Amino acid sequence: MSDYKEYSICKDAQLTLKKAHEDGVETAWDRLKKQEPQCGYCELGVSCRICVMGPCRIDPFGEGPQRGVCGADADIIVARNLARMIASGAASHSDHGRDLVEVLYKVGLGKAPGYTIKDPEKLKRIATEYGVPTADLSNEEIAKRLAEAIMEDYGMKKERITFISRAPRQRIELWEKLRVIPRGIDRETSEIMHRTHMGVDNDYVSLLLAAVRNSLSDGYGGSMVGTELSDIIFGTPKPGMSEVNLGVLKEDQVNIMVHGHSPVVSEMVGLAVNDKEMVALAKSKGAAGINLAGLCCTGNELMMRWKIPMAGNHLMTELTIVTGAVESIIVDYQCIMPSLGQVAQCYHTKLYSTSDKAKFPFMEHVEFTPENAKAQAYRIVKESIENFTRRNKLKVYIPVAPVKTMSGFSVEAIVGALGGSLTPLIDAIKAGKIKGAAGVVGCNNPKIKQDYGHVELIKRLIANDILVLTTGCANVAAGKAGLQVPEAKEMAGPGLKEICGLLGIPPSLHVGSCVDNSRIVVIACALANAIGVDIAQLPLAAAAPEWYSEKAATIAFYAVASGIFTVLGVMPPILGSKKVAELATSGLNNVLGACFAVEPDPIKAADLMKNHIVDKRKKLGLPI
Ligand code: XCC
Ligand code: SF4
Repeated sequence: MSDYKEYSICKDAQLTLKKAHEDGVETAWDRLKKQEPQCGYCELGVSCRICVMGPCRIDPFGEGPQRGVCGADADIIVARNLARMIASGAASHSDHGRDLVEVLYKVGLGKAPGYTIKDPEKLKRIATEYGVPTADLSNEEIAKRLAEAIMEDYGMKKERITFISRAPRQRIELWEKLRVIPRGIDRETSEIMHRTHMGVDNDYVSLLLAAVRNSLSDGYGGSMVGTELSDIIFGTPKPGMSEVNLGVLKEDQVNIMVHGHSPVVSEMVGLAVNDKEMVALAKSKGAAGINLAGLCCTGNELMMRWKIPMAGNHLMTELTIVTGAVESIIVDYQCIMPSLGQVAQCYHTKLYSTSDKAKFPFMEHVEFTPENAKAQAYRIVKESIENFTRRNKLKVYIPVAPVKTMSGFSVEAIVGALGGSLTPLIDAIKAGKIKGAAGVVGCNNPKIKQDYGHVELIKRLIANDILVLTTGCANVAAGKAGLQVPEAKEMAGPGLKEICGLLGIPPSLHVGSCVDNSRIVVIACALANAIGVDIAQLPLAAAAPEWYSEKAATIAFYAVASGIFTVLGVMPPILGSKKVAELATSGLNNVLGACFAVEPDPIKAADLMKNHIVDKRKKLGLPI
């Protein structure tokens, strides 16, 4: 009988998957099996259904059709498909960012009860960056004016988005030369949808450069806005401890989960569960208290700021329900499998959707707006508590004990841990104690043994004195493996171990959710600016070992566009065009000073990153 070790390296996943099958629950892994073999044309990126003269496909073996009905060849079709993927990712992050702009604006108008300005210092700092005056103005007035200024970044009044100026001069000059400076956050996404319509842009290089610009409108636009405004409204994260894995669920408490990406809903849920009256209600129903835990990036957002525990990443979301211990899951948007409602049919778990743009089968829709969010949060928390009495104790299975993990490494917190400036980090890099830094980001994908890619990659990097910064679902993998606590320094190389010991930090730092990849960008820009070089000259690298999402593709694109070599653990659908594949994996070096590599083996991926970092050190004249 299967012990499920081929599905996941995590004990909690293996054990709960077994229960899922005993309970007759189907998971993403089962559905992947039923999909196999997956379509080879789509895997290569050579199928097109952009218009209804099609659908068309190109024969990769050169015997069948080489052009679609309109005449598009493999290069055009692959480039168009890839560009649309980038556009969807950029749209997702940027629309999430827009929701924060709306909350900030309504806080300014006094129309968002429950929301406040938790970091007024950052509000003023960002307002100043936007040229919004702050002297003698109330926080609310500054909030309103800043929100209005950011709204212009979303439009077409400006020549360039504001935060792009955070990049080093050399990079900006290169982007200017390539004409890839994003003009408006929405404009670039919209333009990609236009360019990829039949009969518009049919030059694969031109399409890919436009996709680069679109990705930058996410990294330095929508995502960065999402991060910075979340900090202003909900507080800039500080390091602190919490717990991770399915063991964070409590047998004797009401377990409420938040899932998705935007902290706008979950912050209000956090407020409600801490209310004395709600806790008293839970006790009156026989529970010892209320346990709020996270899934995916909404979980990361709340863990960063409130230190709430994290139940799991992408592939754990269905399994969380299978524990039978969850009273409710409150979701916002992105990465919420439409299967969750089906899984919940077998248990007592109630599911709530909260965004007008994200509705799901078998979920109750309780729409949140900045105006009503607080009241709605209290309503669903109350219902969740009442649902505790419907829990079937015989079905409850919490498979493991939780492990400790650390989070909260905002840029401000990292600079704080370093004593107020990046200089100690730069000195450590120059001296070779830290060889370089790597972002390890992204999802789970059932095509890859869950968390294996993340954990093995990070272990190998830190053992080679490379400081790791993680976001998204990679955090959860690293946290569960014990890599994100200060004691993990024992697994690091001697130099990194020494620095982590001095600062009391882990060798793998939880810097936040998927939009918080913008924090990694900010650090890369700040390092480059401090040393006076371009980002592409720095000993940096990035990886998305288990990515699945269009958002991850966009993140990878803006990383490379920023000059950071990026290794993907799953092949993007580009192999159908030799030209596009060649450009992505080497040609871009001559254009952007960085390119992609695809390497599913995490050990080999780590070595590619290490070699890249060593090479950059040599070129800077630093000790190897
Ligand atoms: Fe989604 Fe952000 Fe991917 Fe996880 S990591 S599966 S995008 S939750 Ni960004
Ligand atoms: Fe076929 Fe061209 Fe239409 Fe695509 S755009 S479906 S290749 S005709």
